[in-house]
Amino acid sequence: MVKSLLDTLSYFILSVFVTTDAIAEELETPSFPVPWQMNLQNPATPVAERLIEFHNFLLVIIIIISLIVLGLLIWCAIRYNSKANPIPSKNTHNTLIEVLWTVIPIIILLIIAVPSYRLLYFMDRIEDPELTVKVVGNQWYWTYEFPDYEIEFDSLPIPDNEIDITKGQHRLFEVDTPLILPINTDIRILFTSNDVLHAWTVPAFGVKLDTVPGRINETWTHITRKGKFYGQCSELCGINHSAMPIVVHAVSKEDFEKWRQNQTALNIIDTQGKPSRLALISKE
Ligand SMILES: [Cu+2]
Repeated sequence: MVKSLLDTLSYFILSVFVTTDAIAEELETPSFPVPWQMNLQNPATPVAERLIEFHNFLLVIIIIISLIVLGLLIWCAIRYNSKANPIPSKNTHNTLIEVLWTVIPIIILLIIAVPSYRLLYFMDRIEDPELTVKVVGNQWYWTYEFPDYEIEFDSLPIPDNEIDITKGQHRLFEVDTPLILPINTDIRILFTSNDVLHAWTVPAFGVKLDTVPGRINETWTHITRKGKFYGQCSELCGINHSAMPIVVHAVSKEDFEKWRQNQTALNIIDTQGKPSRLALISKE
């Protein structure tokens, strides 16, 4: 008993120190969940910033409603229990209260709906994108295309036995060929699928959209800082659903240009040591 208590305590103390370290480390690339994380990932796009603001706003409303309901419950339990109130009222209607409990929720819903729809339309699409990326879901990996530059490559997960934790790699989260995107650029993202529904999700970008076979979905992003951003497929898509991670390297516009013009020089090879489809296609 005492031992298990001590174990729990030491684990807790240890985790506090480890967490502090982990957070300090992750601040460089804060797009990864860390132990004991309380809040959403640090936003890296205007959409993610607004989503977090909206989330915080909703949290305030939810807390106020929950406290009022809790207060009413406690008040009823104390004031109207059979001892405190032996002869209950026989009232079945109260017009004022009925109007209030209809009108107040409508007002609350309107207060939520207005910023919600504004955000939905903000997230929807962008005029005059500077770059287009097409994301194609496959069972069970992603294909990325840059239609403007005729670049296309697969992004396959790195198997567990090849993950090197000492290099900061995360199990089930690394891919052989990450998606490279420039920062400070209006990027249109198109989504489709070759087989079943998948969902391309990168929390730090505030992007989560289904890839649907035979149909194109669209959104946009504008990454505001460099970094390595992680995501996962978020639509149950089959047996290896958990093994289709997303890695995006956000680089400067210049680095993106260099990468685009000279992919083979960057030594993009897949986990088997063969040139990836990107490297093969890049030299036309
Ligand atoms: Cu999937």
